[in-house]
Amino acid sequence: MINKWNFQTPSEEELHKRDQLVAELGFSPVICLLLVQRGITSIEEAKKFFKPSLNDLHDPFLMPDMDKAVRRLNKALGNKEKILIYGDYDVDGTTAVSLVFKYLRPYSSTLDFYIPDRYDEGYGISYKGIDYAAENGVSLVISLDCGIKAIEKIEYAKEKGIDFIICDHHMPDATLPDAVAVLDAKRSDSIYPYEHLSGCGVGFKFMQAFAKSNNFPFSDLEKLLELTAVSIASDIVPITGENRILAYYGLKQLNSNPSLGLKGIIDICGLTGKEITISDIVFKIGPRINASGRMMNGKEAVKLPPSFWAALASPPGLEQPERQTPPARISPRTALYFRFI
Ligand SMILES: [Mn+2]
Repeated sequence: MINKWNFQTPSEEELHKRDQLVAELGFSPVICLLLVQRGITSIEEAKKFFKPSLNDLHDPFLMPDMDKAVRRLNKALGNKEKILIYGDYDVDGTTAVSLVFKYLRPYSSTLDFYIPDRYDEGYGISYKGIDYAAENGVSLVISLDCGIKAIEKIEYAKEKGIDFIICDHHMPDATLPDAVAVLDAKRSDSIYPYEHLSGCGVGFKFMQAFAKSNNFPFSDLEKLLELTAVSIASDIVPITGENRILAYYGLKQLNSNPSLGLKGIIDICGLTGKEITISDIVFKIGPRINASGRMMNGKEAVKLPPSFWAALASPPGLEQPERQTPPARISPRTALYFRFI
Protein backbone atom coordinates (compact mmCIF):
# COMPACT_ATOMS: atom_id res chain seq x y z
CA MET A 1 0.00 0.00 0.00
CA ILE A 2 1.29 3.43 -0.90
CA ASN A 3 0.67 6.20 1.60
CA LYS A 4 0.64 9.79 0.54
CA TRP A 5 1.58 12.02 3.43
CA ASN A 6 0.71 15.68 3.54
CA PHE A 7 2.85 17.56 5.99
CA GLN A 8 1.79 20.93 7.21
CA THR A 9 4.74 23.26 6.98
CA PRO A 10 5.32 24.89 10.38
CA SER A 11 5.09 28.67 10.54
CA GLU A 12 7.97 30.86 11.72
CA GLU A 13 6.12 31.41 14.97
CA GLU A 14 5.66 27.68 15.54
CA LEU A 15 9.32 27.05 14.88
CA HIS A 16 10.23 29.75 17.37
CA LYS A 17 7.96 28.23 20.03
CA ARG A 18 9.37 24.79 19.22
CA ASP A 19 12.93 26.01 19.84
CA GLN A 20 11.85 27.55 23.14
CA LEU A 21 10.31 24.24 24.23
CA VAL A 22 13.41 22.30 23.14
CA ALA A 23 15.52 24.60 25.31
CA GLU A 24 13.17 24.32 28.31
CA LEU A 25 12.22 20.63 28.14
CA GLY A 26 15.25 19.08 26.50
CA PHE A 27 12.96 16.96 24.27
CA SER A 28 13.65 16.34 20.59
CA PRO A 29 12.60 19.09 18.14
CA VAL A 30 10.11 16.69 16.50
CA ILE A 31 8.26 16.05 19.78
CA CYS A 32 8.34 19.75 20.64
CA LEU A 33 6.91 20.73 17.26
CA LEU A 34 4.11 18.19 17.69
CA LEU A 35 3.34 19.71 21.09
CA VAL A 36 3.32 23.25 19.67
CA GLN A 37 0.96 22.14 16.91
CA ARG A 38 -1.37 20.93 19.64
CA GLY A 39 -1.31 24.31 21.36
CA ILE A 40 1.16 23.27 24.07
CA THR A 41 3.80 25.95 24.37
CA SER A 42 4.92 25.98 28.00
CA ILE A 43 6.50 23.54 30.46
CA GLU A 44 3.37 23.75 32.59
CA GLU A 45 1.10 22.75 29.69
CA ALA A 46 3.48 19.98 28.62
CA LYS A 47 3.46 18.61 32.16
CA LYS A 48 -0.35 18.52 32.18
CA PHE A 49 -0.34 16.83 28.76
CA PHE A 50 2.03 14.04 29.75
CA LYS A 51 0.87 13.65 33.34
CA PRO A 52 -2.86 14.36 33.57
CA SER A 53 -3.92 14.97 37.17
CA LEU A 54 -7.37 14.80 38.75
CA ASN A 55 -6.36 17.90 40.72
CA ASP A 56 -6.54 19.83 37.46
CA LEU A 57 -10.26 19.13 36.97
CA HIS A 58 -12.12 22.43 36.92
CA ASP A 59 -14.34 23.63 39.73
CA PRO A 60 -17.81 22.35 38.70
CA PHE A 61 -19.46 25.36 40.32
CA LEU A 62 -18.01 27.56 37.56
CA MET A 63 -20.73 26.17 35.29
CA PRO A 64 -23.84 28.36 35.15
CA ASP A 65 -26.75 27.09 37.30
CA MET A 66 -24.62 24.43 39.04
CA ASP A 67 -25.49 25.79 42.49
CA LYS A 68 -29.21 25.68 41.62
CA ALA A 69 -28.90 22.13 40.28
CA VAL A 70 -27.14 20.88 43.43
CA ARG A 71 -29.60 22.65 45.72
CA ARG A 72 -32.59 21.09 43.93
CA LEU A 73 -31.02 17.62 43.98
CA ASN A 74 -30.17 17.87 47.67
CA LYS A 75 -33.74 18.95 48.38
CA ALA A 76 -35.17 16.08 46.33
CA LEU A 77 -33.01 13.52 48.13
CA GLY A 78 -33.84 15.04 51.52
CA ASN A 79 -37.57 14.88 50.78
CA LYS A 80 -37.30 11.38 49.32
CA GLU A 81 -38.78 12.61 46.06
CA LYS A 82 -38.92 10.27 43.08
CA ILE A 83 -36.12 11.18 40.70
CA LEU A 84 -35.92 10.05 37.08
CA ILE A 85 -32.56 9.95 35.28
CA TYR A 86 -33.36 10.53 31.62
CA GLY A 87 -30.86 10.08 28.81
CA ASP A 88 -30.49 9.65 25.12
CA TYR A 89 -30.16 6.16 23.62
CA ASP A 90 -26.66 6.57 22.16
CA VAL A 91 -23.38 5.79 23.92
CA ASP A 92 -23.00 9.26 25.40
CA GLY A 93 -26.57 9.29 26.72
CA THR A 94 -26.55 5.78 28.15
CA THR A 95 -23.14 6.15 29.81
CA ALA A 96 -24.34 9.45 31.30
CA VAL A 97 -27.46 7.80 32.72
CA SER A 98 -25.36 4.95 34.10
CA LEU A 99 -22.92 7.31 35.77
CA VAL A 100 -25.54 9.47 37.48
CA PHE A 101 -27.76 6.50 38.35
CA LYS A 102 -24.92 4.49 39.83
CA TYR A 103 -23.56 7.44 41.76
CA LEU A 104 -26.89 8.51 43.27
CA ARG A 105 -28.22 5.01 43.96
CA PRO A 106 -26.78 4.79 47.50
CA TYR A 107 -28.54 8.04 48.40
CA SER A 108 -31.99 7.25 47.08
CA SER A 109 -34.29 4.26 47.07
CA THR A 110 -36.70 5.97 44.68
CA LEU A 111 -34.39 6.46 41.74
CA ASP A 112 -35.48 5.39 38.27
CA PHE A 113 -34.13 5.87 34.78
CA TYR A 114 -35.58 6.29 31.32
CA ILE A 115 -34.20 5.89 27.81
CA PRO A 116 -36.57 6.87 24.99
CA ASP A 117 -37.17 4.33 22.26
CA ARG A 118 -35.31 5.37 19.13
CA TYR A 119 -38.09 4.27 16.78
CA ASP A 120 -41.15 5.16 18.81
CA GLU A 121 -40.06 8.37 20.51
CA GLY A 122 -36.91 9.50 18.72
CA TYR A 123 -34.07 11.60 20.04
CA GLY A 124 -34.18 13.57 23.25
CA ILE A 125 -36.91 14.35 25.75
CA SER A 126 -40.28 12.95 24.68
CA TYR A 127 -43.86 13.62 25.79
CA LYS A 128 -44.13 9.88 26.42
CA GLY A 129 -41.14 10.10 28.78
CA ILE A 130 -42.71 13.00 30.66
CA ASP A 131 -46.00 11.10 30.91
CA TYR A 132 -44.08 8.12 32.26
CA ALA A 133 -42.55 10.42 34.90
CA ALA A 134 -45.97 11.86 35.82
CA GLU A 135 -47.63 8.44 36.04
CA ASN A 136 -44.88 7.25 38.36
CA GLY A 137 -45.01 10.21 40.73
CA VAL A 138 -41.67 11.65 39.65
CA SER A 139 -41.13 15.26 40.70
CA LEU A 140 -37.57 15.74 39.44
CA VAL A 141 -36.08 14.67 36.11
CA ILE A 142 -32.36 14.92 35.42
CA SER A 143 -31.89 14.91 31.64
CA LEU A 144 -28.51 13.94 30.24
CA ASP A 145 -27.04 14.56 26.80
CA CYS A 146 -30.35 16.12 25.76
CA GLY A 147 -32.87 18.78 26.71
CA ILE A 148 -31.13 22.03 25.78
CA LYS A 149 -33.69 22.77 23.04
CA ALA A 150 -36.73 21.12 24.66
CA ILE A 151 -38.53 24.36 25.53
CA GLU A 152 -42.11 23.14 25.00
CA LYS A 153 -41.52 19.78 26.61
CA ILE A 154 -40.05 21.32 29.74
CA GLU A 155 -43.11 23.58 29.82
CA TYR A 156 -45.37 20.53 29.51
CA ALA A 157 -43.50 18.85 32.39
CA LYS A 158 -43.85 21.99 34.50
CA GLU A 159 -47.62 21.93 34.04
CA LYS A 160 -47.54 18.41 35.47
CA GLY A 161 -45.51 19.52 38.47
CA ILE A 162 -42.24 18.01 37.26
CA ASP A 163 -38.96 19.92 37.63
CA PHE A 164 -36.09 19.43 35.21
CA ILE A 165 -32.34 19.71 35.64
CA ILE A 166 -30.81 19.69 32.16
CA CYS A 167 -27.26 18.40 31.63
CA ASP A 168 -26.35 18.85 27.99
CA HIS A 169 -23.38 19.65 25.78
CA HIS A 170 -25.17 20.63 22.59
CA MET A 171 -25.23 24.21 21.37
CA PRO A 172 -28.07 26.13 23.05
CA ASP A 173 -30.46 28.42 21.15
CA ALA A 174 -30.88 32.05 22.21
CA THR A 175 -33.69 31.06 24.60
CA LEU A 176 -33.03 28.35 27.17
CA PRO A 177 -35.74 26.00 28.45
CA ASP A 178 -37.39 27.14 31.66
CA ALA A 179 -35.82 24.40 33.79
CA VAL A 180 -34.66 24.56 37.41
CA ALA A 181 -31.09 24.46 36.11
CA VAL A 182 -29.54 24.27 32.65
CA LEU A 183 -26.02 22.87 32.80
CA ASP A 184 -24.20 23.38 29.52
CA ALA A 185 -20.70 24.77 29.17
CA LYS A 186 -21.64 26.07 25.69
CA ARG A 187 -24.11 28.59 27.14
CA SER A 188 -23.26 32.10 25.97
CA ASP A 189 -23.07 33.29 29.60
CA SER A 190 -20.79 30.42 30.68
CA ILE A 191 -17.42 31.19 32.23
CA TYR A 192 -16.62 27.49 32.57
CA PRO A 193 -13.04 27.06 31.29
CA TYR A 194 -13.70 24.08 28.99
CA GLU A 195 -16.57 23.68 26.55
CA HIS A 196 -15.91 20.33 24.88
CA LEU A 197 -17.25 18.03 27.61
CA SER A 198 -19.35 15.06 26.50
CA GLY A 199 -22.94 14.74 27.74
CA CYS A 200 -21.66 12.15 30.22
CA GLY A 201 -18.92 14.62 31.16
CA VAL A 202 -21.54 17.24 32.10
CA GLY A 203 -23.31 14.60 34.21
CA PHE A 204 -19.98 13.86 35.85
CA LYS A 205 -19.46 17.56 36.65
CA PHE A 206 -22.92 17.67 38.22
CA MET A 207 -22.10 14.66 40.41
CA GLN A 208 -18.71 16.18 41.27
CA ALA A 209 -20.48 19.34 42.46
CA PHE A 210 -23.06 17.28 44.37
CA ALA A 211 -20.27 15.29 46.08
CA LYS A 212 -18.39 18.48 46.90
CA SER A 213 -21.44 20.14 48.43
CA ASN A 214 -22.01 17.13 50.70
CA ASN A 215 -18.34 16.44 51.47
CA PHE A 216 -18.53 12.98 49.89
CA PRO A 217 -15.19 11.44 48.91
CA PHE A 218 -14.10 11.76 45.30
CA SER A 219 -13.04 8.09 45.22
CA ASP A 220 -16.63 6.89 44.68
CA LEU A 221 -16.85 9.11 41.65
CA GLU A 222 -13.43 8.15 40.33
CA LYS A 223 -14.59 4.56 39.81
CA LEU A 224 -17.21 5.81 37.36
CA LEU A 225 -14.72 7.59 35.12
CA GLU A 226 -14.66 4.48 32.91
CA LEU A 227 -18.03 5.71 31.67
CA THR A 228 -16.77 9.22 30.85
CA ALA A 229 -13.87 7.66 28.92
CA VAL A 230 -16.31 5.53 26.88
CA SER A 231 -18.48 8.59 26.18
CA ILE A 232 -15.56 10.84 25.22
CA ALA A 233 -14.20 8.30 22.74
CA SER A 234 -17.61 7.37 21.29
CA ASP A 235 -19.01 10.88 20.99
CA ILE A 236 -15.77 11.98 19.28
CA VAL A 237 -15.33 15.09 21.43
CA PRO A 238 -11.77 16.47 21.42
CA ILE A 239 -9.44 14.68 23.82
CA THR A 240 -7.92 17.89 25.09
CA GLY A 241 -7.99 19.77 28.39
CA GLU A 242 -10.38 18.32 30.95
CA ASN A 243 -11.51 15.56 28.56
CA ARG A 244 -7.95 14.32 28.46
CA ILE A 245 -7.89 13.95 32.25
CA LEU A 246 -11.28 12.20 32.31
CA ALA A 247 -10.30 9.89 29.44
CA TYR A 248 -6.91 9.07 30.97
CA TYR A 249 -8.26 8.03 34.38
CA GLY A 250 -11.28 6.36 32.81
CA LEU A 251 -9.06 4.20 30.61
CA LYS A 252 -7.03 3.29 33.67
CA GLN A 253 -10.20 2.11 35.40
CA LEU A 254 -11.40 0.25 32.32
CA ASN A 255 -8.09 -1.58 32.13
CA SER A 256 -7.64 -2.35 35.79
CA ASN A 257 -11.06 -2.82 37.35
CA PRO A 258 -13.99 -2.42 34.94
CA SER A 259 -17.58 -2.67 36.15
CA LEU A 260 -19.38 -5.95 35.53
CA GLY A 261 -21.35 -4.60 32.56
CA LEU A 262 -18.37 -3.13 30.76
CA LYS A 263 -16.30 -6.23 31.59
CA GLY A 264 -18.96 -8.27 29.75
CA ILE A 265 -18.63 -6.04 26.70
CA ILE A 266 -14.82 -6.12 26.90
CA ASP A 267 -15.00 -9.92 26.90
CA ILE A 268 -17.30 -10.17 23.89
CA CYS A 269 -15.05 -7.72 22.03
CA GLY A 270 -12.17 -10.13 22.53
CA LEU A 271 -10.26 -7.53 24.50
CA THR A 272 -9.84 -9.57 27.67
CA GLY A 273 -6.29 -9.28 28.98
CA LYS A 274 -5.38 -6.70 26.34
CA GLU A 275 -4.57 -3.06 26.89
CA ILE A 276 -7.76 -1.20 25.96
CA THR A 277 -7.19 1.99 23.98
CA ILE A 278 -9.37 4.87 22.84
CA SER A 279 -9.54 3.22 19.39
CA ASP A 280 -10.88 0.03 20.97
CA ILE A 281 -13.70 2.07 22.48
CA VAL A 282 -14.44 3.90 19.22
CA PHE A 283 -14.47 0.77 17.04
CA LYS A 284 -15.38 -2.11 19.35
CA ILE A 285 -16.94 -1.16 22.68
CA GLY A 286 -18.95 1.92 21.61
CA PRO A 287 -20.71 0.32 18.63
CA ARG A 288 -21.87 -2.57 20.83
CA ILE A 289 -23.40 -0.18 23.35
CA ASN A 290 -24.98 1.82 20.51
CA ALA A 291 -26.50 -1.37 19.19
CA SER A 292 -28.83 -1.57 22.19
CA GLY A 293 -30.50 1.65 21.03
CA ARG A 294 -30.93 0.36 17.50
CA MET A 295 -31.94 -3.17 18.31
CA MET A 296 -35.30 -4.38 17.17
CA ASN A 297 -34.85 -8.12 17.56
CA GLY A 298 -32.37 -8.73 20.34
CA LYS A 299 -29.86 -10.28 18.00
CA GLU A 300 -26.98 -8.53 19.63
CA ALA A 301 -28.19 -9.41 23.10
CA VAL A 302 -28.39 -13.13 22.48
CA LYS A 303 -24.79 -13.09 21.31
CA LEU A 304 -23.74 -12.27 24.86
CA PRO A 305 -22.37 -15.31 26.68
CA PRO A 306 -24.81 -16.94 29.14
CA SER A 307 -22.36 -16.38 32.00
CA PHE A 308 -22.69 -12.66 31.41
CA TRP A 309 -26.45 -12.76 31.69
CA ALA A 310 -26.28 -15.01 34.71
CA ALA A 311 -23.86 -12.69 36.46
CA LEU A 312 -26.10 -9.73 35.78
CA ALA A 313 -29.30 -11.50 36.69
CA SER A 314 -29.11 -10.46 40.32
CA PRO A 315 -27.89 -6.89 40.60
CA PRO A 316 -27.91 -5.91 44.28
CA GLY A 317 -30.63 -3.62 45.53
CA LEU A 318 -32.76 -3.62 42.41
CA GLU A 319 -35.83 -5.41 41.16
CA GLN A 320 -34.99 -8.85 39.88
CA PRO A 321 -35.19 -9.37 36.14
CA GLU A 322 -37.79 -11.99 35.37
CA ARG A 323 -35.62 -14.33 33.39
CA GLN A 324 -32.04 -15.40 33.23
CA THR A 325 -31.99 -15.75 29.48
CA PRO A 326 -32.27 -12.72 27.22
CA PRO A 327 -35.73 -11.92 25.90
CA ALA A 328 -36.38 -12.13 22.17
CA ARG A 329 -36.72 -8.39 21.81
CA ILE A 330 -34.87 -6.24 24.28
CA SER A 331 -35.84 -2.63 24.76
CA PRO A 332 -33.10 -0.01 24.99
CA ARG A 333 -34.07 0.50 28.61
CA THR A 334 -33.62 -3.15 29.48
CA ALA A 335 -30.41 -3.34 27.51
CA LEU A 336 -28.99 -0.46 29.48
CA TYR A 337 -30.09 -2.07 32.72
CA PHE A 338 -28.17 -5.21 31.89
CA ARG A 339 -25.14 -3.53 30.47
CA PHE A 340 -24.18 -1.03 33.10
CA ILE A 341 -25.69 -1.82 36.43
MN1 LIG B 1 -23.61 13.57 23.20
